[in-house]
Amino acid sequence: APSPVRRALLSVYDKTGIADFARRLRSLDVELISTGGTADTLRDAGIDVTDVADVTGVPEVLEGRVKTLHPALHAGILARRSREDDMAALDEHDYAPIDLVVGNLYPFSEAVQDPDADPETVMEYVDIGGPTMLRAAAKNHFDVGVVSAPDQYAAAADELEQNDGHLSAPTRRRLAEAAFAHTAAYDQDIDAHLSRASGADADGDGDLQPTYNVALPQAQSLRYGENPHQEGALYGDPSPFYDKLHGRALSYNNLLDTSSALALIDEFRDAGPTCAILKHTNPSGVATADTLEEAWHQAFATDTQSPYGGIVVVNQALDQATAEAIDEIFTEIVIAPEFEPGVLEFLTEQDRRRVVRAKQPARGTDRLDVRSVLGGLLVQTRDPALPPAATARDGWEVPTARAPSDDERADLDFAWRVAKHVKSNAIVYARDQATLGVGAGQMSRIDASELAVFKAEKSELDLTGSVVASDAFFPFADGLEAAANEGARAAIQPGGSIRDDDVIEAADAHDVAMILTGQRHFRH
Ligand code: 93A
Repeated sequence: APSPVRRALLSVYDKTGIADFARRLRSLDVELISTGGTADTLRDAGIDVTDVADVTGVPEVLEGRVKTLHPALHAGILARRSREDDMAALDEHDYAPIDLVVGNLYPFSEAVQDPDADPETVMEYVDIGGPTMLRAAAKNHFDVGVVSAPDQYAAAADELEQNDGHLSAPTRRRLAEAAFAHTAAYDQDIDAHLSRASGADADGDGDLQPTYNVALPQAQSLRYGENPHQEGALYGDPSPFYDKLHGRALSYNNLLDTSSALALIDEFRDAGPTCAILKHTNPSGVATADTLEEAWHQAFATDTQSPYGGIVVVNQALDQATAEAIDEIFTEIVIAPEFEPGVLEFLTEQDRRRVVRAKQPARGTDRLDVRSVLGGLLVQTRDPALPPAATARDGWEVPTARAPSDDERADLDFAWRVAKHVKSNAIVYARDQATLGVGAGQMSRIDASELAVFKAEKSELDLTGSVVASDAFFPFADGLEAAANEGARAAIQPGGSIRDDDVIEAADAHDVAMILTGQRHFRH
């Protein structure tokens, strides 16, 4: 075991509690060494202290920019007590071991809050010597203690007093961890400030460059990842967006599906009663109807097989009739913004089901999408929810001879909102505010179209008078022609193919009305 603490280096910006702590150290006969301001505070309190300059033999240099950065201190902190050569080196230079470091840093993050502070002034708040001494002590925590915040003083002093001037190995280990966490967060603040400062309009075009300093939030381990042989964790806190009210902890896949479900239903925040059923982040059916129960039946009718073990999300208070309809099949998660009286009690009778209350809608680009790739993370702003229908139609262009009727427009808007939440390549058929067939995640657009038709046929739904939405442009006329042959009367797609003219011609030939949105919604 290391020897008791005999010498301590104290250098604190925040002087809170330092005199009391120092007094307790002195009672244990610890010699105290301090930088200018800290030494003044201690002397004012009548405590014996040695100036750093008396240990290093040089005064503070550059107005204090260099005060503790000296081998007389750092060798004393870093020497491995069990190594004869380390201890001999201290002797050779006439340096003495330092067994305890007490520090806290210049308040950089407070300094940057001052709108009047110029960049040079802000940089003066970047503490160099403080983190260096904290990190040195933390590195050598097998022999040295490091106290990096005033709220650690009392426990450290208690332990020293009760333990003949020793800090136990677990305490030193824990204090080292806290010190590294502190200096890491400190450097992250500096980085965030500098990247923000340099990111602002770097190319002079008047647009602020987005800068993303993603501080990883607290991790919560999950039972497993996407599969049981994978480990999983959730970083962050979904509680601003939803609460799980009932059922077992949300799994990795549940968390993913819940996020997808909330993003989809957010497209329908201004719509009438809407229900969506999802599997593996894709909607198997979506409908808006006069009642939620009707919406559920229509969403279910699109695909009566996939919803087993799926996710149901609604855009308004869940009523008993709809809850009973949902209850007829096993649903893994039921999500609603509210529950009518008695509904929650009804839903929670089923143990295997999870019930989630949606809180703040997921609209907005301020949040980021993050995905992992080999060697890093991809980060992008979110594809935000579309504005209410009336506004969404404003930027849209109708290049066909026939313009869509009001009903067709409403269905095109509906299908477009759904298609946005279907894995690419995505094709969605809809009629009367209900999906008829969803073709998801195909490698070719024509396959996605055929799949959507196949799904509709499988559910015995007829595509006559339907509309079709495509998440990205039809590259050839064939996709549009196939849709028209199936009975589609109107289409919505971004446009932008070099063969747009062919596609428009094919639409006109079939009297199909088409909207070009000018914006695509890949979801890869
Ligand atoms: O300017 S520094 O980066 N250079 C140093 O060598 C140094 N050593 C300690 N700042 C340095 N410190 C910091 O001074 C400490 O981290 C602490 O925040 C502060 C204490 O100074 P004083 O005791 O003079 O109030």
